Amino acid sequence: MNLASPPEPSASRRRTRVVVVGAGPAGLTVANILRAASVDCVVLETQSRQFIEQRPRAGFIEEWAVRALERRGLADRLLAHAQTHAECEFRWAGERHRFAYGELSGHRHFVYPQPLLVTDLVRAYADRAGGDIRFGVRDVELHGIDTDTPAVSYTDPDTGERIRVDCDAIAGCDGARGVTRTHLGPERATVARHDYGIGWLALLAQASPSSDCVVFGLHPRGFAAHMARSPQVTRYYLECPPGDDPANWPHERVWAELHARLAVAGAPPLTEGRLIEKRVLDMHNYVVEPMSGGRLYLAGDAAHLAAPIAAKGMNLALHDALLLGDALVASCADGDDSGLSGYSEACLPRVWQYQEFSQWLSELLHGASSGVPFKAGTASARLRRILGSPAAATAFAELYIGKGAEV
Ligand code: RFL
Repeated sequence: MNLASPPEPSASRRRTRVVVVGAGPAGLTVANILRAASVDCVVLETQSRQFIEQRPRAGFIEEWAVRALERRGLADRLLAHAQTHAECEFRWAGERHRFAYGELSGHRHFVYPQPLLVTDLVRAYADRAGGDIRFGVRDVELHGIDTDTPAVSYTDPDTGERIRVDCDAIAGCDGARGVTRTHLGPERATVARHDYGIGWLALLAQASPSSDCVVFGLHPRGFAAHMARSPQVTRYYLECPPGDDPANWPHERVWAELHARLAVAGAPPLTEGRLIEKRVLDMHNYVVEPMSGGRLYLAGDAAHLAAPIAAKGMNLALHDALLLGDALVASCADGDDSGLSGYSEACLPRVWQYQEFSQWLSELLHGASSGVPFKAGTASARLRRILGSPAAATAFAELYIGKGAEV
């Protein structure tokens, strides 16, 4: 099914080379690459600038992605301010196990909250390079993606006017709830989906981190995790039933569970703080394959979702965006369409690596609390293997830090 709507004759029209739908990490990276190559583009975003610069989400960026942003002049503030992590810790059966993945892989994570990265990318594109970005747009629609002159129309939030932007290509970077993905219907693309049947209560606490690394608590009461975000803010996760109501988790219950699930001998106590975000995530993944159709190219969560189990979503979004940005520049500036025609094929191997790793890690993290002795047994075998076998440890380290994704 092609949902592309017919042209809107009454809309006022303009033209650009590329319309980027969505100003998350994926869309803003594509836009910055286009702008740096003087390829004309417009970014359309439904939310306000203030909203996207404050929306809390990811925090761990893999080293290859940081280096790729650095090469494009997009990582100055990140490199000046981000802490780096090269170890994580498993807490299991009352003991702590440090895991030095940085030593094994030669790569680190950069701890840099997503809103800061988004802020940097908006500044680089709009303020420094004078790029065109429209915030607060409504009713975004795509037209003619199978023609040489696709278009995107939207309602201007200030005037209520309908505006149509004709272009050569559309970058669909509008996340998991966007509209662009719906244009790759079942006759063009498959959507492979995996539901974990697990919920995570995602928390942000106004509290300094209680460890110098990511902590995974594997506990019969449920999985729990600790992840630094900044010197003042820490992200915590608590496994909960899918669809649970955050109201079931008052302050006292949250901290009691975190203490219980993350407690091990010799660990520093958790620093408590006010909970500034509390939402339940029903853990699921999906992959749209292929990631393009006609002149529409999906990137980031629009094309694939990875539940935050292995902290992969934003990293994958950047991977797509770097490839798509370069392919669009080659097409628009040099008339070379080979990058665009091979775009989906170039992205999907990495997408599936990260999906597989997220699923593998999920089984390791949730076995102890599954209530199924077989799952608990295989999860503990997995953990013993990565803690005991140098070969297994190196393989885990490389997947955890995304080694090999260099773009
Ligand atoms: P985004 O960031 O969702 O941006 C899409 C943008 O599109 C806008 N939009 C539209 N614009 C125009 N027209 C429409 N019709 C539109 N519909 C939507 C939206 O307002 C938005 O601004 O997608 P993008 O760029 O693909 O980036 C993906 C990442 O945001 C996502 O994968 C990560 O946040 C996932 N994630 C993590 N990833 C990591 O790599 N490391 C982590 O540590 C990590 N932690 C997390 C996470 C996601 C979480 N949540 C909330 C699911 C922690 C959490 C709690």
